[in-house]
Amino acid sequence: MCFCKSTFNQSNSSLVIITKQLIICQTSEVSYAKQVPMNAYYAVKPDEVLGGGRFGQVHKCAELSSGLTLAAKIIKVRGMKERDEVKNEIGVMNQLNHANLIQLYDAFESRTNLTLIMEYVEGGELFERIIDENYQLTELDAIVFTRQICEGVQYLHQQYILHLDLKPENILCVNSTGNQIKIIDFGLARKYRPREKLKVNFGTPEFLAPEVVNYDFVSFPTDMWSVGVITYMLLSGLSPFMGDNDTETMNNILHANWDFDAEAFENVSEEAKDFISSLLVPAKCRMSASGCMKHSWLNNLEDKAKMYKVRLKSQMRLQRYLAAHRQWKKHFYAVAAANRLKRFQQSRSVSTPN
Ligand code: PIT
Repeated sequence: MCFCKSTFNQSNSSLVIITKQLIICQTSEVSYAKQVPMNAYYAVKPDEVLGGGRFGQVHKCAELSSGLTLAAKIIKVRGMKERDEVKNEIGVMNQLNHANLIQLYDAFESRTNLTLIMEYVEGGELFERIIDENYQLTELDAIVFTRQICEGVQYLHQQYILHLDLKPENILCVNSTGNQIKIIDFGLARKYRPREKLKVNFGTPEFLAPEVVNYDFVSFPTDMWSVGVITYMLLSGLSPFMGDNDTETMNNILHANWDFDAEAFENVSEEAKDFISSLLVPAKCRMSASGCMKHSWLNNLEDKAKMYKVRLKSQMRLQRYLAAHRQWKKHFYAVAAANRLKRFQQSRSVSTPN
């Protein structure tokens, strides 16, 4: 099977397909990355870290032949299971070509690592951008961002792909001046299979749909719940299900224990509240991505440009939320690293005879 290798016009970030060549072969289940040394083609900048997570780190890099700036996600893989998981991510990303989804450019495989070379965007995380004092966040901006998230998710769902990890840190801005966004991280994404369950046992439960918390079937509505939570946060700066601890948060999710905080939603339109109310409901009656695109809140933007000029108060609350979240993330990855070290030491003590 042939896939397109794409390049990007960096000045306006538009995607230009220039050559068609075999870069990644995909059977129905697995994808194969190039088994040649990556550094023959790309120079990874070790000091320029763009992001990180459960997998490792994303670095800025450059294609040697063209000088094009790209992002390299380097994943250490131990064992076939982990390798297949990353190959699943490659397979999923290879099917995607949409302005609101980060694009895969190339992929490499070695004995220890898998590397995904992706499109580079320079704007950073959406929530980091909108807490900047110089950014005047209005409801119209929230509409523009939410519309693009829904467009990306609608495209994914049309390809029968579930993202399953939509959260604010997985929404990036293309640059620091415009309002274009892209969804990243397809590490948990998969082809929809009816009656498949998903066990999620890492990260924060704040964005999990009730069917995930309940270890029930996941499907297209699972992503739409996360869209509801992100929209709620954009407009209010509050995380709708956040409890004092994870158990409390998960209980709030399971019991639909949320409301529109009167003060935080003071200047927010009824249409916006109706949009969120159509998403934070049980899966069978949750609005789809296509339903979102038709919802009145995401339409008639010319009229809304005249009405929604008030600066949202969510900005200040989001500042506090992100400060707390950064602390949490630091702690989470420190504990995860300590656990990995412990497992490594234990495996050595088992396999090394005294
Ligand atoms: C960029 C710029 C940037 C971060 C990224 C890409 C990261 C993307 C990414 C993609 C994934 C993932 C984690 C991070 O699992 O600041 O162009 O698929």
